[in-house]
Amino acid sequence: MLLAPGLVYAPGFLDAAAQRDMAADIASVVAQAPWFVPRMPRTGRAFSVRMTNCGELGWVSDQAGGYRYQVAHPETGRPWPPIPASVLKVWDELSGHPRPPQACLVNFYDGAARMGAHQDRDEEDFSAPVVSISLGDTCVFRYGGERRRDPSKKLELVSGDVVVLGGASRLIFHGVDKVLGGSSRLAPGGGRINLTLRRVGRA
Ligand SMILES: O=C(O)CCC(=O)C(=O)O
Ligand SMILES: [Mn+2]
Repeated sequence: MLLAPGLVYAPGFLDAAAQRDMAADIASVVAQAPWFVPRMPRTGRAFSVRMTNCGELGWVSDQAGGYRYQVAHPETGRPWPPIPASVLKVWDELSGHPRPPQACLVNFYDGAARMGAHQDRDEEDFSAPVVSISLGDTCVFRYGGERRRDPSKKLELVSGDVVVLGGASRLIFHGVDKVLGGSSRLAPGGGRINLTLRRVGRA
């Protein structure tokens, strides 16, 4: 379903079995690359989401270094685990891009977590889309246009939904207004997991 030029919404793209398999794959990523708490550049204020990554590059943020991609986990210093095949398959089916993702950011939202409106623009190349997979609790996702002041719309994302931000929508503002805590039992102990697949470099 096309929500705007370049903005594809694939509700229920993953069935219940595929969601369970992917959640198990992410649990094994987290066992190798534990959740960390990212912090805002300059202020050092903690994000309400916890994060980890898989793939050759991981997105991190802290007070001293700001938003960036790096090859190693900020706390363990180890390389990120590979992106699971179950996740790569979604990229292959929906991205329309010939090359695989270089980064998969994994966000964990408890019932109180949210994410303010932002653009994904820490990549060198915007020709590849961003593919975003939702697992676990439902959230209220908000998306607008390329300018912060552009009007925005809400979309409830449930477990198994996938959104692709590409083409004319690659740089739209988007965020998560709230999570409907307790709406899914997929993640042990509840919560929402979001996977964001991206290409980072130009090469
Ligand atoms: O959790 C989501 O649905 C969006 C996450 C996001 O926009 C990001 O990590 O850049
Ligand atoms: Mn984003």
